[in-house]
Amino acid sequence: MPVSSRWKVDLFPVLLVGLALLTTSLATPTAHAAEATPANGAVRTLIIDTDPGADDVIALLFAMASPQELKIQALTTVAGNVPLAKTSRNARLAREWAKRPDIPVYAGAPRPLLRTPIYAADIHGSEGITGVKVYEPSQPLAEGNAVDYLIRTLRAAPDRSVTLAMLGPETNLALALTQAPDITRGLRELVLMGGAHFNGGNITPTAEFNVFADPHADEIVLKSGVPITMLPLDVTHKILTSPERIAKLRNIGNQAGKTVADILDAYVQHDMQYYGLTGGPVHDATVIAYLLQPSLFRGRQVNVEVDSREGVGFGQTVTDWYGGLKRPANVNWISEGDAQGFFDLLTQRISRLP
Ligand SMILES: [Ca+2]
Repeated sequence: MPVSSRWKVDLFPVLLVGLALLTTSLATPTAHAAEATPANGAVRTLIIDTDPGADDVIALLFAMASPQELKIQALTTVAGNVPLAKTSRNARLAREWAKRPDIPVYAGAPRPLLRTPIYAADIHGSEGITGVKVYEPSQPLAEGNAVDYLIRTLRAAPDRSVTLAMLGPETNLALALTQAPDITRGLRELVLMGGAHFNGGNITPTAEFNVFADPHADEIVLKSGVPITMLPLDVTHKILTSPERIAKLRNIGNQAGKTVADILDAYVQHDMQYYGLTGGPVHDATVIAYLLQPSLFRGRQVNVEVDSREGVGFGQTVTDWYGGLKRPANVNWISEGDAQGFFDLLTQRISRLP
């Protein structure tokens, strides 16, 4: 992949600039609580940053089946659940399955900012999607790097007009923000799957995978001043599959319903066993449900910081639920969700696909 060699050369100077910015212009978070929830029915201009990933693929199909509400400009990919070449291929597969050739896919960062790369093939399989056959899709990647795409697009966008859904490690946006801090102007909101507080972690006792995979990136994003909604494990572990919910998807009778059911049947096994749950979470798809129907969710405006120091708390989101630190709220932290409402909406939207 041509982008890989480019990043190997360019990454270190970018990091130095990023670290310098961290201590200056990005250090003042501001909250925009009133802006965090969209009016129902409004069309959102959306970019989806993703590391597919079994649950990412379901989230992408869910989003691409909802063109009335979500005007998807592009998918941008990042290394995460599996290496970048595979996350990029899997995003292109989701696009092919949804029959949305109009949506470009840009590949981004092949590794985290500073930490050693980690992957999650034990959960998502070595190809990054469980339960279905993967192959090379017919449509290629778009020319150019995802980070350049984000900078170019957000600079050209009207003020506070673009929502970014983030379903993986936040490396791409962190790189864009450090290279071009002015792009916050074009961002309306970040809606991201990541973090854990009441639930505990899924990759360490305290850390959730997306944040743990690049805590330094999360640190930059949390301090960006852009309105942020986070869907952490606290809520995703309350929205669980059941045999009936998966059967409803399968019984739609279309290919997409079968694909989602096949992915879930394989994907939920690990989590059900590991956590002793009755079903499995579909983490990233909750981001899309939130964008489509925020009334399904409940949360609180809180201050969130990430622990990026080496040690047992590495990658933990420190969530000041009770406001004891008296620091400004920077995140709309979602803690509750309507599980049946989520699966009804997912099933309804997947039924619109081929
Ligand atoms: Ca993901």
